[in-house]
Amino acid sequence: MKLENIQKDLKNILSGKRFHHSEGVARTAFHLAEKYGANPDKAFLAGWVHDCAKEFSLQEMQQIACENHLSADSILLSSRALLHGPVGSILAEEKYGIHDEEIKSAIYYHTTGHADMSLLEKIIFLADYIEPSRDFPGVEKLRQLAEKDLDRALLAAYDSTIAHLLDQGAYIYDLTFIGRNDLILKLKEKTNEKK
Ligand code: DGI
Ligand code: FE
Ligand code: FE
Repeated sequence: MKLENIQKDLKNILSGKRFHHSEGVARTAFHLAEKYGANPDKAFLAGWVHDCAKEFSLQEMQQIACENHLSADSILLSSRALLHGPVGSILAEEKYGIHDEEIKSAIYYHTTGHADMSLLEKIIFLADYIEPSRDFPGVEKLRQLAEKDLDRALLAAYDSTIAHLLDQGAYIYDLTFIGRNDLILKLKEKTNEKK
């Protein structure tokens, strides 16, 4: 499907605020991709589509997951916050005809990340966090860091999410910890190499 038609569909299925957020993620991801050497067009498309499943009910998400044989544990299957990424990646392919594995994976993992993230996955994860309409304490600092060091900005985003989840007494999904810990180890390796 052409981007123009994907945008039309998103306009119909997302709230105005979520649509605006998606555009912000697309533009921010395009910029980060140019800066860090990923494919800007892929980043732009992934940014637009990343939250396409966000406003479905849990039941609708579960149905799509089930019909498409999504391999998922019971925690993932019982949370809209966690399930909208994987279901969004199914819809990216089935509804919008996006077959690119890198784009699909960036959509799949945009909420939790995982170990060994690809450049495009990192960019979408971070763009989701810092796009212009995001407004939380510390976001400006994160935007500045994202201009200097992608991995350190990603780690700061993880830390802020995990701190927020702890504060809420929320369940923290395995991949969230795994993604963060993996990043810490990689950053340590990088620092040691420089010594
Ligand atoms: O979809 P967005 O609101 O643009 O952003 P998102 O997909 O990054 O996050 C969606 C929600 O998921 C957000 O409220 C934080 C939450 N979240 C992120 N990691 C975890 C999580 N919730 C739980 N329970 N556990 C996690 O590990
Ligand atoms: Fe999301
Ligand atoms: Fe988002």
